[in-house]
Amino acid sequence: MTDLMMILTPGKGTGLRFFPQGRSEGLWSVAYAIGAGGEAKLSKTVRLTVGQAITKFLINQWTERDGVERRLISSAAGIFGHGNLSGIGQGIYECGEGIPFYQPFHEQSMVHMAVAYARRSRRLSTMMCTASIGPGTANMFTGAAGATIQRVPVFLLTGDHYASRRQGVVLQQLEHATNYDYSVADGLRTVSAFYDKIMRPEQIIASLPEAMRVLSSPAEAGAVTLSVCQDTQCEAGDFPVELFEKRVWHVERRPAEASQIERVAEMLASARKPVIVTGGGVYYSEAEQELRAFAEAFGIPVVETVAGRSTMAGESPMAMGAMGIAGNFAANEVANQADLVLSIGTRLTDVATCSQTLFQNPDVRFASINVAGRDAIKLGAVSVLADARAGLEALGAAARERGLKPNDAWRSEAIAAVGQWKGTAEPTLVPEVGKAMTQAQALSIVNGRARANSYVVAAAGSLPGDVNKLWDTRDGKLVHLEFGFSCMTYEIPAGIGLVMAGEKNVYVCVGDGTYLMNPSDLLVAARERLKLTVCVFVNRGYQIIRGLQELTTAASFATEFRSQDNQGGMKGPYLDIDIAQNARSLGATVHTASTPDELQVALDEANGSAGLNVVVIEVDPHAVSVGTKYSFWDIAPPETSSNPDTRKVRAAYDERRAAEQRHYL
Ligand SMILES: Cc1ncc(C[n+]2csc(CCOP(=O)(O)OP(=O)(O)O)c2C)c(N)n1
Ligand SMILES: [Mg+2]
Repeated sequence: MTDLMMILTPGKGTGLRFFPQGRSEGLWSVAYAIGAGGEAKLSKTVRLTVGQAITKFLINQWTERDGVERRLISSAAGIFGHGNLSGIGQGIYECGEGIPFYQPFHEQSMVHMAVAYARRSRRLSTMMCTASIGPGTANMFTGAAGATIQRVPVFLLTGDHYASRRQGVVLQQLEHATNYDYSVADGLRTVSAFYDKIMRPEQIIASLPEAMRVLSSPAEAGAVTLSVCQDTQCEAGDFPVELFEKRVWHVERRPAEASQIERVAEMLASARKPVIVTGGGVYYSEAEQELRAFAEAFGIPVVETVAGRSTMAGESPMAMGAMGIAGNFAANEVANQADLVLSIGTRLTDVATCSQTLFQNPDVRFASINVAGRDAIKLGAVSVLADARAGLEALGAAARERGLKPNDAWRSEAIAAVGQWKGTAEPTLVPEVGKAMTQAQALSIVNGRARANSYVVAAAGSLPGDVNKLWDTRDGKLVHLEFGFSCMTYEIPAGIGLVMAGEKNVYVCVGDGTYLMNPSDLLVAARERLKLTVCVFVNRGYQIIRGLQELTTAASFATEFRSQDNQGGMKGPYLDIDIAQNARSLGATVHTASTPDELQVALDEANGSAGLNVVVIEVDPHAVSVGTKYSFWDIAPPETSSNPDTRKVRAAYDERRAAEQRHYL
């Protein structure tokens, strides 16, 4: 009998046996048995467990953009339990050569770390993260949601219950009433850009390439999750050797379609007050130079979303800084007046659009450049589906062809608005002798002392807003803000992720409430001897939320860190929390500061020291930073209340919403 005849003969008893004992047999193997030239041959196989095979596959995946190759999965992290220790865990141990392994202290933090790493790697490289079945997997949910919301690739490997079910209900199994095959891992379906459940070894041959495609796709990236049944992880299969060969995923720079470029160029040519909104997509595309050149050549002011903050870093007359609910006056003023808004690489959430109240020119029109269709059409934009850099280059060429010239009056108005904003903001940043520092003043000192070529990190509380609004990026100090998910506890692992991605000067800014939620990853930084400075701003509460409560309900409730009074109202004195001692116990060199002088000394010491430094900064609990008239954020106050002040707040909200909120279609 020839090999071919053997292959086409169904396996004895089991028609779909998976390469048993190293031989191809049965229907399934036919695809691998017919060579490219049509000749029949047996594919060479290698016998591995699923855990080993997944790792061996992952370490051979690369991305390539503009001719530069990088590992797609450049490191691994995991917390092991019974659901992943002997399968995936052993696989990483045995087959993970060439990539480092980081041991985190919380599954959620591990994913945050991977997100920051991937963002800094401009989505061309990321980490694999593994967690055990049940609570370990559930803990990854928050990180996964953050990744998918921000369109950032992370690869998650979770444990799952037994595929065979031979051992009965496994520890931590859900036992869903109507979907008995559901596990906790299925919860990740809702927050994953790609999800698959692996119940048989051979499934990974189809699943892994698709997972890599999504992971490396600029338009589709997010959390990519494989939940692998506990028994399947340890099962051996004979996998085709081709599965483990080096594979390079080309990351496209999607070119713009000429006709759409023409339409947008036409819109630009007829606009008197154009504005560019720059988002995270500009950063991922490495389009900063093209953006600046385009804006300066045609005199178009550029306003930055939170994810796009510092894409116009450096001196430029067209850099307006942060727009939106935590934007500055200048950026919001030009956005408010714009008759053409060209948004590039942005999701345009309510944070950017001030809940659709920011663009008030009655004739405003919208255009966009975006790789993702769902973002491209937002605000009814005429959309160019393209990579940010490719789109800007094409639009620049079309605009030059039309002889587009700056509108000098508009250009001057924009420059004047920046001057006006500085004149308002800068005096508020000077500390007053004998008064507690405000957070904004302390932040301004951190900004001044931060090294050139640095990143500041912030994510939740009042700090991301203040960094967004006030961080001076003119001398190239860059910003890494997470305000898509704005997840408390992103900050410290994100700082670690940036250092892992090669950054030397990272300043994490974190509120006391967020620090207390999970400081434990300081241990990772200490153990890995990472150079990282963490500034903890102590204002004794969830003060951003207290402020929002006051604004929307005219009362505050359970948002400060106070002891109980006798009425159970938590209105007693502030709790005495020793954050310095806590940070010291986790391996940090700690500095405390409650005056500008102390803060400067602390930051100089931190800059001069090699390892992990935590600077605990005491600030005025209730001071808020300078605002602008454009900061409407649609948080509805209660429609009825026994408190007359609450009713007044609602009436003012109704009025403003009716006057300013617009549908852009
Ligand atoms: C995980 C998570 N839980 C809850 C929230 C809602 N939230 C946003 S900011 C905040 C308070 C943060 O407190 P802190 O870090 O002290 O910053 P501050 O508001 O005092 O500036 C809360 C509870 C969130 N963003 N993330
Ligand atoms: Mg606080």
